[in-house]
Amino acid sequence: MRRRQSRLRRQNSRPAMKLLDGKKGLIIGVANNRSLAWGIAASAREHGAELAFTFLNEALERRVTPLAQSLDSPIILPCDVCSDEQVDALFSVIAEKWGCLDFVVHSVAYAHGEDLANRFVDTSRRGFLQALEISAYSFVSLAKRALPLLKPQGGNLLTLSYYGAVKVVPNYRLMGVAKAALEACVRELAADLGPDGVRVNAISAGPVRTLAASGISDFRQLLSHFEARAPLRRLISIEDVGSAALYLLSDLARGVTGEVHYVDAGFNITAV
Ligand code: 0WE
Repeated sequence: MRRRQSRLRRQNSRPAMKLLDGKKGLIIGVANNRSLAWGIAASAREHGAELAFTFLNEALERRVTPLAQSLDSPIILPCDVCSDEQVDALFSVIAEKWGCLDFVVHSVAYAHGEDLANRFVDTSRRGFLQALEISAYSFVSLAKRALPLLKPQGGNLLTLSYYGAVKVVPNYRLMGVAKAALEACVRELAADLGPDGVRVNAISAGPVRTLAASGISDFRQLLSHFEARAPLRRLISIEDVGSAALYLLSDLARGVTGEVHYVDAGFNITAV
């Protein structure tokens, strides 16, 4: 009895248990150290996960490689999510090197600049299809390839969304439609892959100054409006998103799937 008490005391005085110890995760969508995917990767690594990273092109390879190396990542591979060949190649390398996978983080979106700047009614067919392919279908495509590696031990998929999926946010336009599709894909995948023991969730993050947000008209105004109206009266950091992701990626969230989890200082619950 005394021995048990002292063991408990010893455990309690240690730093918190590592939530992702021994888990392997794939991170798609790091552009730089301000990316939401980077915030998630850093917190996953801090909690013991081994990570693999992808990059879209040579310019991004130069930015992702040092970041991945700083988290001791053994796998850094090219992946254009629009290319079945590249996605197949990515998962065959992961299968070869790791043999299994515990989680995938999808933090990828794109709409043609014109389709965010012009009237929504003027959205082109090509622009519409491209935005939905990159921002929503890519999650389904990754889920399909990841499934054989996730299923044996049960794993999970996480994507990033935004409130523009649900309400009209000025200038978000076509991306709102793409995020609405993405959130519906989260629910469909959760229902489809649940019987395989695979969970699928999204984090809907408040606006953050990232590469994806750079050059967006009135972004400063959007941030100051958000900060003034959000119940917590502050902006969201990539560390805030990383912390919430840690829970969803870990076994703490073993009963959670199909969820769109807001990390937005409460902004979405407010009206006016
Ligand atoms: O999902 C996003 C951004 C996604 C995005 C951004 C761009 C900018 C450059 C997708 N495609 C492009 N294409 C480009 O050519 N966010 C949640 C960040 C964001 O973007 C906004 C926002 C917020 C917030 C656009 C308008 C209004 C608010």
